[in-house]
Amino acid sequence: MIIGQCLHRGSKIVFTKIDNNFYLFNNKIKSTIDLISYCNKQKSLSEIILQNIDSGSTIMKIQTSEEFNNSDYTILRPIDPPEAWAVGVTYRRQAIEHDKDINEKLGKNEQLYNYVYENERAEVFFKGLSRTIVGHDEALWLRPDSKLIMPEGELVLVIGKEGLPIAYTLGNDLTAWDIESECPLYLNQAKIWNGSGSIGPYMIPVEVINDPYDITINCCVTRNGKTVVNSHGNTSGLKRSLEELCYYLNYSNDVTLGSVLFTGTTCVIDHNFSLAKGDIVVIKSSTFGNLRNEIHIHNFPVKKFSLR
Ligand code: DO4
Ligand code: MG
Repeated sequence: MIIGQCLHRGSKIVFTKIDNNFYLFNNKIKSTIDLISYCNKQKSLSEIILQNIDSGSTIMKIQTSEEFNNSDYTILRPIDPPEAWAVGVTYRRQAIEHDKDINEKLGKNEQLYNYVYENERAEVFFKGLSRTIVGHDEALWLRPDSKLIMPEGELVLVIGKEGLPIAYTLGNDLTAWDIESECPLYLNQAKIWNGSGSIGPYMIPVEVINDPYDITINCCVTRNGKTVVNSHGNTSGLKRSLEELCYYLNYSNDVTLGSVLFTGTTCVIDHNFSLAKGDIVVIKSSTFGNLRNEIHIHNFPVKKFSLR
């Protein structure tokens, strides 16, 4: 069972695919946030969906997979996240590569990322608002004041009423590594700008996934038709449980229903690699499909203010 949102003749429609059948929700359910607002501890997302299909009144079965793919339905983000959050350094390799790169390039001798990896408190950071996160086949944007922006392929949690994951999707957490590595206080600028992350293509209810700690994720970048990055990892390498990540996310912080949480990059890549305009990034998983984005670059005016 997958759930998503699509655009059809100018209207946003929520859909679900079960086996090879697509069902479109009628306009009582305007977004996937409407849908997940019916879920609670007693009723899972898949139960809500099946209930809607059984009732027959709120849903129409309209076409097969082939018809859907060949028609004028454009896939949108699986959810319009009111808030986007992320957890960092949840995989050992990320801690090792970050520290190594900082120490080599900046001549330091620090273990900042290893500290966060080993420490009891997880590193939760803000990844922005709805405008920060795009969907499948939409443009991802580079900020022009960074010369080294890396893709990060991650498992993403869609957060339900109780602050726990209600569904999973894939995500790409773009990171301006030269800005982040210069000084940790620049983290917000290294992570948050318009179009600095993507999610999709669909979401899958948590109860439908057998084992979230066994998902292989691949991050592939092609430039002028040639593969320039091909990295993969498995969520079995997650240092912390998903509940633990949600615990730190929700600590004294009532995250809005439908927000998303990036769980850390499973696909660590070469720290000398930077995305460039025109690159195609695909975050892949056999469970979740392909999240594909083309890279664009913001045109931002250089310092127009006077210096003091
Ligand atoms: O502080 C670093 C953030 C790292 C991150 O985004 C990740 O591990 O995925
Ligand atoms: Mg990340």
